[in-house]
Amino acid sequence: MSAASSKRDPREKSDKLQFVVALGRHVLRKRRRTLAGPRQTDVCRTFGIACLAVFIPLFIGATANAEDGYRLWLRYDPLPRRMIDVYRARVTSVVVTGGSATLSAIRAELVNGCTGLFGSSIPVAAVLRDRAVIAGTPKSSRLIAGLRWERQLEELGPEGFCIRSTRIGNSSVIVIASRGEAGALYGTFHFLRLIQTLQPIDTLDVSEKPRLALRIIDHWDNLDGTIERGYAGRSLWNWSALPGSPDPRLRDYARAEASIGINGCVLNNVNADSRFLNSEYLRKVASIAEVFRAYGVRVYLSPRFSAPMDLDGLNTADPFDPRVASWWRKKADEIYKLIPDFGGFLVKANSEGQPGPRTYNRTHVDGANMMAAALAPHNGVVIWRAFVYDMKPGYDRAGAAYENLQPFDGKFASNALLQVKNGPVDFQPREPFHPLFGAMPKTNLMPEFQITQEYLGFSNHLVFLAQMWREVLDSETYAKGPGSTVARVVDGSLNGERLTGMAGVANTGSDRNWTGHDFAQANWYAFGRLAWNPDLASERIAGEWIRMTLTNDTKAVAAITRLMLDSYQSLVDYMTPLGLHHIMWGGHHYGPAPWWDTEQRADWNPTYYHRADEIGLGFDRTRTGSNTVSQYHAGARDRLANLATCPESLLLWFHHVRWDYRMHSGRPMWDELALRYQRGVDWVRATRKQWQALAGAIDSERHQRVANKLAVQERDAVWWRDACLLYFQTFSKQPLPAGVERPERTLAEYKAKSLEW
Ligand code: GCV
Repeated sequence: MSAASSKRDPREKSDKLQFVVALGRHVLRKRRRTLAGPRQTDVCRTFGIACLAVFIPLFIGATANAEDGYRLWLRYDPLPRRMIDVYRARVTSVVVTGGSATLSAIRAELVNGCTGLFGSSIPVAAVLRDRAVIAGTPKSSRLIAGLRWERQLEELGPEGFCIRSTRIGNSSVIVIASRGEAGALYGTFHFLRLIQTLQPIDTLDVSEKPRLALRIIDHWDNLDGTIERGYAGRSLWNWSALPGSPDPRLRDYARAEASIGINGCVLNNVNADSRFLNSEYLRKVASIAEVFRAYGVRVYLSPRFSAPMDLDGLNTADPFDPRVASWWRKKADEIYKLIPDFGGFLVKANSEGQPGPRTYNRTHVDGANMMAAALAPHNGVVIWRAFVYDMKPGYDRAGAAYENLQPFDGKFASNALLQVKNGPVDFQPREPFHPLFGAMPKTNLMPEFQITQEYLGFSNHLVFLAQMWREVLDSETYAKGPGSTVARVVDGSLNGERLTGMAGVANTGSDRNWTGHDFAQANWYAFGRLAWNPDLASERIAGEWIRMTLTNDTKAVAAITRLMLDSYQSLVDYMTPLGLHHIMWGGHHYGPAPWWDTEQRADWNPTYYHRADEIGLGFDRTRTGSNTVSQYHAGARDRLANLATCPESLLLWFHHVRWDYRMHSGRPMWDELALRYQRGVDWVRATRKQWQALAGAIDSERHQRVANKLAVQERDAVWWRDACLLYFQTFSKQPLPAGVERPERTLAEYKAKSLEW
């Protein structure tokens, strides 16, 4: 990506630079010969500078540690020869007029992208040429204005775009147009994706617009540079260097986000530090916003609810106290003066020790609406998290968010959204969809997915999360009968929601490859694609990512797609099969500890969730138990509450099931459980072999890195299987069925020390 942040040998760099400068001079000389007069000289100079701007990063990039994963899915390496000829026949130059930061980014992306993919230079042209790619808006481009596409562009909105093959005069051209510059940028990335994935571009007629308005990445980054639940290094925001000299990597980050349609970024942890709102930090935040702006990414912050007390010595943060409301209004004014396009606030209140309105006997709505009122004059939004659960003895944590928030349906301000985790507990490998999705038709609901793998093997395990998110988005809430899927709630089509969005907890950090595991990049990519279109199939997303990131070899693409699609169920198999949940080691959540019962809060202990005893296993959430299954609409509820119709994938989530209960396979539950654990281990082993077989199709650096991670994944899967089965066996008192390997260690050994990452 950016030259400035590539690792390289400085001598090599200066050789290359000299070459590039010479090339630039040569190009200038040549152009001057063909264009005459003072005006053309300017064009020549601009053209020469543009060439240098485009080629320097390319050439220097070539000397970088090429396969370190830094370039993500935006690699732009040359395509197979036969395809280059096909594309070059359609694209010979790039015409992007206008000098804004976004238009410059579009121009650079198109030229870099095409030049890289075609293996030879694609020039910037100042005037219309045959087989040009023209990008921009009717305002920025005379050529686009002349097409008279205003009506269609109006319908697509400022972030939507169309890409069409058309004729202007005698020239055949491809036009990437939008009403807004951000839309033209998204269109540019879409166009390049078509080429990267070898799609035909001869008769293009694409119209796209994002289905969701807010497509946001939540960073749980702390002021000291650490990241809560981050497994890919430290925070990308280097606060001590700001506002003076933002790291060039920030631009690369924003570019990557824009390439998948992300338009917002919450910079700090929801377990918030008030100092993020002081004037010193707001200036630092403004300097990040400045970099992100070119790529259409707005910044948001997580305020601490007690900030008026922490920063300015107020004696209360009660939302009904006029001094408090006025403090937030002034704070919003201060922020927007520095950052006119600031997105808004993301708030974790009265949850896991965070202060909130309930500290003052006010409600969540009281708190949210006070902040919403402060942000409204600036078109900002407040995103209120539904992740709240009280410390009440004897209750079911899975029902807590619903109990706390559902009664407030219809009461939130119009610029407030309620951000609801995908499931009712906490980003477990598998959860049923959150019941709030079916229960708040008059509230702007926004799902929160966790891209970082807190409970899913950190950045050590290969798991493609699009499968998990698809499962949630496709779930039937039955809120308005069949067809009332979570996706339709989320995109606003079911309830006529005005403000829509989707949030993903970031898995990025300072690691050279951004995400720790090279395949974890696919989850970042998938999140963006689903936020753009929550109906996209996981297979399509996987295919795109593989082709752009790893290889275009058809056989390898098919093999890796299969592997990615199977990875999610397999991880569930070796960690939490049949609906088990929250049985991870306390605190760090890596590795198994179903025996864990030492946390002072019952609902932080695995024993609270699995409820193993001599009779059976699982949490009874039906009428004979906590009855939180009643939070779902009848269509879902009746199916889940009935042991015979509950999907086996969620059996132990909703039922306490006898060890000898006959499963669909005809086997007793204990045998089925053990065989699922084994199946998960078998998958990892088979995947390691398959990956070895792909050695020639992928560069050796990334291949080796993934192979190393898969070895860790196998070790962990075996550990999970053995630790869990040995522990549950103390209740089932049954032998392991045939086909399940004997454990490698004793239960005491597994209990003594957590799995290391
Ligand atoms: C940011 C879980 C995680 C916490 C996280 C919390 C949340 O409890 O373990 O690290 O805190 O979710 O989503 O607020």
